[in-house]
Amino acid sequence: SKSQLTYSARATSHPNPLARRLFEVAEAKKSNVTVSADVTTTKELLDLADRLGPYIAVIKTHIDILSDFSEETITGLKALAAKHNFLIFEDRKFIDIGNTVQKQYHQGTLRISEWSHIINCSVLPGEGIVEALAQTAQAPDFPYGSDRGLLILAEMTSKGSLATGAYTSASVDYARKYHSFVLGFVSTRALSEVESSVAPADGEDFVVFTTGVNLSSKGDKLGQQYQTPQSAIDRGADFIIAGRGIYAAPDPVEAAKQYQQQGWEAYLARVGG
Ligand code: 6AU
Repeated sequence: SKSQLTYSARATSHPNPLARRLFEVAEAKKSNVTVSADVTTTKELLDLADRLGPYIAVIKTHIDILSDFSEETITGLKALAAKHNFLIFEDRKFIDIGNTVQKQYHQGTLRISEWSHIINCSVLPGEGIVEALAQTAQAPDFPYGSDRGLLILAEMTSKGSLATGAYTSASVDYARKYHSFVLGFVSTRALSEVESSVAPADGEDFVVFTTGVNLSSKGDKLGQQYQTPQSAIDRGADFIIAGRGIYAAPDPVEAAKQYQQQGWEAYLARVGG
């Protein structure tokens, strides 16, 4: 695994342009924080993105929970991503047959391909979902070129998650098979040791996003389970995702700075800085 290397080193050697950009953003901003901005109006979303923008590497959206999604949502998000140098990750969790997910990704009301650099999917439907999303994003007439990538949801943080064992192994298999489009995983740990039937490419470097990160809570009443930034990074997270720990804090800006600092210190300790 490449988790002992600095983001800069990984940016230099990574074959995927979006992964390089992700590492460059992290290094430039000294932040491995993804804020999960799970608010329900465009105003709240754009307001959070603007206030937290300086302290985060990525903003993660659930665009379908907005009550007022419109052109303004897209324009606003894109402008703030440029202003603050962060990437956008729409947490749509595609999970269907290839023909359906292609339309959900690249067409439809939400126009996800147009504004979201990073998307994620479950491999419950099998290899075809990854193949279908890669095919859309790598088509010669796809307008957003190599500026798009996929994370495979290899594990889940909720109590009793069934995303374990053979499911997690298959996640690694398909990531390896479609590594030109798959950036990495949403998982609770690095997966380089997971048994897989596909051999890793030379210099394989999947990016690990770990969610369920919260400094002041162990979980919620609906089965969410939390760990701290430090423990997530010790287990191999490259980017930590925090939602309520940041946006529902009394002062979200202060909270974002705190997660940024703790995430960065844990990263520096891991790479021996
Ligand atoms: O920090 P929270 O608990 O307020 O929010 C966690 C965010 C939510 C979930 O939809 C998402 O992370 N999530 C995911 C993702 C990112 O795919 C996977 C998972 O296993 N658990 C989880 O909470 O927006």
